This record gives sequence, structure tokens and C-alpha cells, in this order.
Amino acid sequence: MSSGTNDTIAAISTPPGEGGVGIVRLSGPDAFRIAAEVFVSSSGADLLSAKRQRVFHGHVVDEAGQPIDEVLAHRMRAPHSYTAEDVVEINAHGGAAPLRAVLDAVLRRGARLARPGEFTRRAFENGRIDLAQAEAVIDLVRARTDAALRAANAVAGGALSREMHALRETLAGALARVEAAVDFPEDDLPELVDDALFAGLGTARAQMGRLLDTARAGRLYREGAAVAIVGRPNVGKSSLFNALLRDTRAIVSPLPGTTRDRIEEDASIGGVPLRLVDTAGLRDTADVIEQAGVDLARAALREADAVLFVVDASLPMTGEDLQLVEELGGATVPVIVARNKSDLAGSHPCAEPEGFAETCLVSAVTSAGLDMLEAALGRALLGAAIGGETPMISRMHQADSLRRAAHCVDRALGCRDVSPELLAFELREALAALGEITGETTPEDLLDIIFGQFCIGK
Ligand SMILES: Nc1nc2c(ncn2[C@@H]2O[C@H](COP(=O)(O)OP(=O)(O)O)[C@@H](O)[C@H]2O)c(=O)[nH]1
Ligand SMILES: [Mg+2]
Repeated sequence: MSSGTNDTIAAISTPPGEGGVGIVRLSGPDAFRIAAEVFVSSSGADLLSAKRQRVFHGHVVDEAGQPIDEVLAHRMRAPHSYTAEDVVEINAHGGAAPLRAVLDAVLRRGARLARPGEFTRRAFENGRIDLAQAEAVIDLVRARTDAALRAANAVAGGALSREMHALRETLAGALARVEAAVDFPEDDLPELVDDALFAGLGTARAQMGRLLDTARAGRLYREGAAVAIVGRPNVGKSSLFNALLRDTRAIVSPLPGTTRDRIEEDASIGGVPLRLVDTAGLRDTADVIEQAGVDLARAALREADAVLFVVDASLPMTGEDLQLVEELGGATVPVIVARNKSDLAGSHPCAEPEGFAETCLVSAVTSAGLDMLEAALGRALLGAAIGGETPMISRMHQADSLRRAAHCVDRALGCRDVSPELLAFELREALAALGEITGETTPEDLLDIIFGQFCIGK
């Protein structure tokens, strides 16, 4: 994708479908000229010559001067706009026909149809936002919960960029001293590569570790976490599924083997967008359809970010429960035990699987303990990142760059008694890796992929 910003781009920036208003956005050096050519102001005001940011009321007209739609045209002069270029946003009526006609009118006057993400890419190329902020724009558009929105807003506002800046400053400062030591080895300078330098690198390395620790939570906020509800038949998996959704979605019945399919619903627990997956009870069965359900349940288990293991607390553990304890004991994702039917268990709950991080006594029927269960799920999914000060990294390429930078710093820390040349090399590599997160050193093809994920008009 060319990064040339000498042409003027246009697109419909609101989603398809009907709405109160829809916006055609124009950005580039000819934005005002093109808008002025298609627009007739109702007050006679001139869109081209008026001085400040302004909103004009009037009509977009076709080449014959016939009105296409009544609009508000919002004119923003560079650099005070989304792209940092001259921008006109034409607020038309929100329907496919008026918006396409307005877009067509500006394209006929010389604008080019914008590519996906091109407005945001221009904001990035023009230095108004960096890559981490640009990517957070997608996250905030797609956020499904308030907590996910807050996390995206923090990064869009520059919280992650400031962390990156501070890290790079530390590394660049260290590099400058090491390079001076390489250049003037025999000079009588005070020792340049000293304890303070390594202490600074150690602090930077620790902060990289904290940022890396947010990667899982960041990804879960962005993509949503899959939580599989598993257990033997009849322990109340479907009842808990419904209770957590606060909806009757799955069939509940006293007959074991009722759920034979895998049922999924979106939910939000502790601010984490979730995909709750109800599954068939895990047991050996001769029924082919139930067996197909058991296979689906095992697939859900493999894909889950966390597992809710349900047992019936009103009964002693059965052989099937124990088999699951064994199977889930080896899980690589957090397993939370829900000891269900506490209302039946009274003051002597029975089944209690051992060896899992969190166990909650609940009742899907009375909802007792559900809030504790949700809190446990939130902790299991987000870990230390919950409510923390550290901004989250949410993308694989960010974690990958940060991990490479951390490895370089680890090696640099091991370079104390080795050559300063080697130390300088590691610091340079670390700086380059960190620069990929904010976009300074990101390869062009990766930028194309990142901005290509945006929609047209963004
Ligand atoms: N008393 C009581 N009954 C429950 C509870 N949860 C589920 N049940 C009952 O247990 C039976 C099996 O429930 P279901 O959700 O279908 O279990 P599943 O096979 O694990 O999905 C049904 O009769 C439910 O009404 C609970 O917390 N308390
Ligand atoms: Mg069920």
C-alpha cells in the first residue's frame, strides 16, 4: 500500500444499513475544494474560505445542480482532524442510496475511494497516533464490554506508547554510554558501563515482564474467552449455563444425557467478554448421538481458555467424577470447580474434587454462590492483570516483539564482562524490536496486514 498522502480519499464511514445519519468522509489536500464543489450552503457561506472549524448546513448536489441530500458538512482543517489532514465529514441521511450518491458525487470531483483502514493509516503516517494507538482503535470499535472498552481506550490514549517510550529511552541511554565506551576505550572518562547502567536495564527488563504478563488478558478482552462447562451427566451443567446467562437457553431435565449438542452463548463475566459453552455430560455411552455430543464436549475442552468443572455437591463423587478429576488435572488452562446443588446438599455438601485452583459452592436453582463463581472465573482468566496499572498488550505481534526485546536485554545483562560491542549489539536489537510495537521499525508488509484488518471508512 502506498503511503503517499498527496491524493484525497473518500469513503462512507458509517456501517451499512439504515440510520439517522450516515457519514461520508473526505481527507486530503483537495478535501475542501471537492466538498465545496458538491455542496451548496443554505446560508450562502463559503465552505472554502471560512476560517475556523465549522459545520455548514446545506445540500449536496449533482453535476446538474440537482439536490442529492440535505446534509451537514463538518470541515476540519489540518492538523486538527482524525487524519491530521484537511477533512470534511458530510453527515447525510443514513441510508444506502443517499450515502452512495454523496460518495459518488465526491468521487466524480476527483477523490479516490479509500482502502480499508486508510484514514487511520494516514493518522499514523502523519504522526498523529502511533501503531499501538491505531490498533487500539480497532479494539475500541469492537469492544464488547465496558472493561474491554476501558482497556482499549487506555491504549488508544497512549498508555502503552508511553511505556514503550520510557523503555526505549532507558535502552537508548544505555546504548549511548556503551557506544561511547567502544569509541574511546582508553580515555580517562569515568567508567561509562557501570552498575547504574545495568540496574537501569534490570528495571526495564522487569517492566517488560509485567507487560508480557498482560498479554493473555489483553487477548481475552479482545477476542473473548471460551469457557467450557463440563461434568458428568445431570450435575446441572445446563442449569448453570442458563443461570450464568440469566436466560433459559439450554434444555434442563432430570434425565441424564439431555444435552447432546454443544451450545454456545456470549456472556460477560467480570468485564471479560465470554463465550460460554454448554456440553454433553462426559461419560461412556452406547448411544451414538450422545457419543457424538461427548466428542463435541471434548473438542470444546481442548479449545477452552478456562474450564468450569461441575459436580453435584448433594451426592458423593462417582467414578465418572473421579475420571474427570484425573483428566482435568492435566489441563493447561485454569479449571474452576463448581460444586452445584448446594440447596440440596444442605449443611453437608459431599462431592469435592481436590487439586484445583478454585472451588465454589453454588446452586443453579437458587443462584446462591453465583457471584463468587463469576469472580473466580474472572480471576482465573485475567490473573494479575485485573484492574492493574499496566496497560495491556493485546496482539500476538506485540507480545512477540516484546519477548524478543526482553531476550536481548537478558543477554545484555549477561554481557557485563564480555565486550561492549556485544552489549551494544543486543541493545540495538532490543530497541528495534520495541519500535515494532509503536510502528517506528515495523516492516511495511506487516503494516499492510494490520491496517487491512480495519473496515473501509475507518
Ligand atoms: N436442587 C437443584 N437442582 C438442580 C440444580 N442444578 C440443576 N438441578 C437439577 O438437576 C437436573 C439436571 O440438570 P441439568 O442442568 O440438565 O444437568 P446437566 O445434565 O449437567 O446439563 C435437573 O432436574 C435440574 O433441575 C441445583 O442447583 N439445585
Ligand atoms: Mg445439560
